[in-house]
Amino acid sequence: MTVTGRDSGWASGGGGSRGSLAAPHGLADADLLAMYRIMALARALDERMWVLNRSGRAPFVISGQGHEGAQVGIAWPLRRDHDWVAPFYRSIATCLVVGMTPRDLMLAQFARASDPGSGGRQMPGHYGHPAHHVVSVSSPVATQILHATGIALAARIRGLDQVAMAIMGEGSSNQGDVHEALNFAAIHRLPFVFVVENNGYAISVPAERELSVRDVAQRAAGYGIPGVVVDGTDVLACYAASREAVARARRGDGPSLIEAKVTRLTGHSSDDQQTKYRSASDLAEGRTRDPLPIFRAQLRDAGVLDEITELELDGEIAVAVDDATAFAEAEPDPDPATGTDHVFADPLAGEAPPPWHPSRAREAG
Ligand SMILES: Cc1ncc(C[n+]2csc(CCOP(=O)(O)OP(=O)(O)O)c2C)c(N)n1
Ligand SMILES: [Mg+2]
Repeated sequence: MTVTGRDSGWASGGGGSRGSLAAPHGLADADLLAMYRIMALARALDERMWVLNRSGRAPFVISGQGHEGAQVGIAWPLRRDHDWVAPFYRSIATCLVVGMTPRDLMLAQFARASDPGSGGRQMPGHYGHPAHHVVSVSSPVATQILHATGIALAARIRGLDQVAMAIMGEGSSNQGDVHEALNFAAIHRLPFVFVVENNGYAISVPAERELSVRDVAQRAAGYGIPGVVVDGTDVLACYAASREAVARARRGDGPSLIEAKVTRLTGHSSDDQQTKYRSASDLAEGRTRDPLPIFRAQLRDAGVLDEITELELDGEIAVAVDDATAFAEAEPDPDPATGTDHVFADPLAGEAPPPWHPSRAREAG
């Protein structure tokens, strides 16, 4: 079974709309359930990746746990397979919203030949999917903002009404690339949305030692663009901020910056132990800001999610995670003979490839 993104047909459950939660945002109860479902699916996939890592079956995991509410709310207004996303390594829920499947994510995790983003060449957690307009993650942080700005410029030149969104952490937002991209996007009023998922840490460095301002969003003023801070545990506030920014970009009014304050529930990666540099009270406070139980409680209180629906959902997600794991683990690795594919440009048509070209090496056997 393959569970896809937001239009998976998951529209059952709940006691009917009471209008208190969804309606002010122009959403239906089915949308709220679909949003919750992707958050829960992202969490379950992420937890499975850690199990695979700790049991020696996956080399490296970098987690989106704690970021899911912001990711789902912010990606929701994007038009699937039309707009573009340049995500970062924590963007599991974002990728699911725009159409990637659990199988796609696990294929990347296992670096299999059929990984849709890179054919198994990328580092784990560096998702991508050309058909869903997900740009493959670049390991040097913040470079994706330049890719997304370029995509926004291309959309403008081609006369397409596409929006490009770049997403990164607050530590990465200090890179010079961000200044160049925001200045350029603002001058040319590009259809671009810059999202910062601020989890308070860049690996072990706390935000107060990375940033000279309290909020990254304050910096938007320096580019003459709107900058908003949203509570990343409030899915619908994230959705509302993004809907406005995406609409503004699409109608030609230029870029915006959204900063979502989130919590990082895991270490930086599977190679990090955060108890070494975070106090017990800091970690405990972080756990109170887990967006998943917060959104679940909101949906229960509003009568959108009941016990039966939740059980069905949990069962469906467990099946999807098992399916994705088994499927991806059984897929073949890339053929070593293709190791240098996409590294060197193919020789120009009609010209003999230079002696060092990998195609010549292969001919020689
Ligand atoms: C240009 C560059 N410098 C350093 C690194 C190493 N590095 C990888 S992730 C990371 C921390 C990024 O922190 P933040 O942007 O806050 O994102 P978070 O991991 O907290 O979500 C660093 C320093 C890198 N990948 N690229
Ligand atoms: Mg961070």
